[in-house]
Amino acid sequence: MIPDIGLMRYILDTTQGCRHITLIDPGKQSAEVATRRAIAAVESGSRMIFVGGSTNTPDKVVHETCESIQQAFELQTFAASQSPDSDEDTWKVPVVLFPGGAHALSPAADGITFMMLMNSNSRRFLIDEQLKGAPYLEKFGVETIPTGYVIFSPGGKVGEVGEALLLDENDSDLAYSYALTAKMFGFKVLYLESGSGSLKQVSGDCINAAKKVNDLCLIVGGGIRTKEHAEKAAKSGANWIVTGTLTEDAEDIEDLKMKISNVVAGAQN
Ligand code: 1GP
Repeated sequence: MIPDIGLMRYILDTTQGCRHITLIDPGKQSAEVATRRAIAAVESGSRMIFVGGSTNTPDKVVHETCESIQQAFELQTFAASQSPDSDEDTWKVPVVLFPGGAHALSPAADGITFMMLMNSNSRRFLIDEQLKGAPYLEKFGVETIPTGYVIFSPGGKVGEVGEALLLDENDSDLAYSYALTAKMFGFKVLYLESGSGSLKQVSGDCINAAKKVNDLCLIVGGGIRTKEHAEKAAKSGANWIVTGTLTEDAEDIEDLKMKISNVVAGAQN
């Protein structure tokens, strides 16, 4: 659900410290499981849900997941509005597409990270997928969040599929240049990624270098598992941290809640 201040203002708001995003991959779980996990994530302090990840999930599956999560959040908002002890704003958490390409879209999403994979060697991820997706997004009125996407080593599947010229942990000058370029293109958000399931996170030095560029919201993800990882990213300048594998690897909902609460605590430290 879109928060009262609007999606873009909500994302760019810096008064809340470093916030947490739960990434749900609809290609890896049913809409029902995804929804249960999204509810538990919000109860544990997550403040945005990304839907996406896999490269070959069809629209239909993505749409079912977005719709199901949105309906659940609406019900929770209503329930909270009826209870004096609950705050309905807790449930006004946006569901945003984080697409692998123009195939994974849904009108039920509140917005989309409309991305340029800036360090891709492939025209497809620089502009072609965007050309395919833009008319659809226009037609269904999905709000676009102009986002630069830069992949760091080891990069994982997205680095491979996206044909990324990976940055390494010492490439802070290059990270700064990418951030500056992103801002000059008019992107509001820069997503620094080391790959889903990666054993290495984006380095503090590179986050810090990108942070030198004012008025650019930094999302950092890939391999964040612990409170310490989250704290390091936040202290280096991340405005948002993303975790995906953490949720998928959780044994059950209680374990998931504990893991997310931990990274949320690290981010907010
Ligand atoms: C992937 O950055 C995200 O795009 C999340 O990575 O799955 O390693 O948490 P993890």
